[in-house]
Amino acid sequence: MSALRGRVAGLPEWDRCAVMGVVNVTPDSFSDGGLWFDQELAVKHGLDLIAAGADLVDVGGESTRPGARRVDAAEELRRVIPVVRELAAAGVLVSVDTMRASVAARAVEAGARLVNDVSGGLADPAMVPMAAEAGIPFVVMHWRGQSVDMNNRAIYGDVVTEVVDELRRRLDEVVAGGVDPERIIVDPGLGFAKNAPHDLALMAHLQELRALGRPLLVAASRKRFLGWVLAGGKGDSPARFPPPSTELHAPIPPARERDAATAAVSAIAAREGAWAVRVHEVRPSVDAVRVARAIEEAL
Ligand code: PMM
Repeated sequence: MSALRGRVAGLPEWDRCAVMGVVNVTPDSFSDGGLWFDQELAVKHGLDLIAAGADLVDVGGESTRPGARRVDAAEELRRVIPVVRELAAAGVLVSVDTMRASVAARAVEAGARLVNDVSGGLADPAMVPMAAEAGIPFVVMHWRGQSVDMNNRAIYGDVVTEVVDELRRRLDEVVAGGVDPERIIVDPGLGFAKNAPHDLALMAHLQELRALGRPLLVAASRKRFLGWVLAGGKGDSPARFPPPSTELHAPIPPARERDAATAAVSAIAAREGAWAVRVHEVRPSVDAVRVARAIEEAL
């Protein structure tokens, strides 16, 4: 099965697509901002996600929703480090979601075993050297710039080719910067400088992302493209920004009403050989990846 999903050196090997639960220690994330802002609640939420079947949890202190402004490093550290430390001490496999090398380094000291940088090391020039030096598994996500104006960068001729090419270039740069290729995970960055038809095209071509040769993380949870689909958006819509709302026949459901759609994506991603899915509501995706695994076994 590892041939299907690939292996990440330094992390456990699961016999199915892994499920990463999200712990956003932020007041303003798009789907759960403010819910786990208190540190004790954030730790409890992480433990609850593990009890619900998550294989690892991703702790972040900075929202990357479209339009979000950066928080300063001191505040990000204050939010993230105690939560990472407590969860790691409780035996939880912790990933840290940060674009800052200083935060990643402190999180690794506090017990994090994976660095999830949505900028793939582009936001902070110290990140790749830090990941190389620490020998820590590292997520390289497709990213075209900070969230504050990323929607303006959702311009593609052929989104699949361009995302794959840009990710390949980034992968090469990160390896040239000293990160062990066996420790790298790639991620198409759904919703980051992408509109709904772009995200759907990437989901339709996960094999081209798998062909990059590294384990694939798919983070679709509650994202805009799912709201757009649930309101009637079509997979063959022209990729314009904003997506063509004239095609919609129902109101776009709020983020918290997109968990069944998220689980559907988890099942598809797992069948396509994703290494992990990153989700807010863990249980439905755990069920989805188990079903996908059972179907694989029946092949
Ligand atoms: N999306 C968000 C945050 N972190 N990390 C990775 N690797 N990939 C993503 O697509 C991604 C991410 C968006 O915010 P959320 O925490 O509210 O889902």
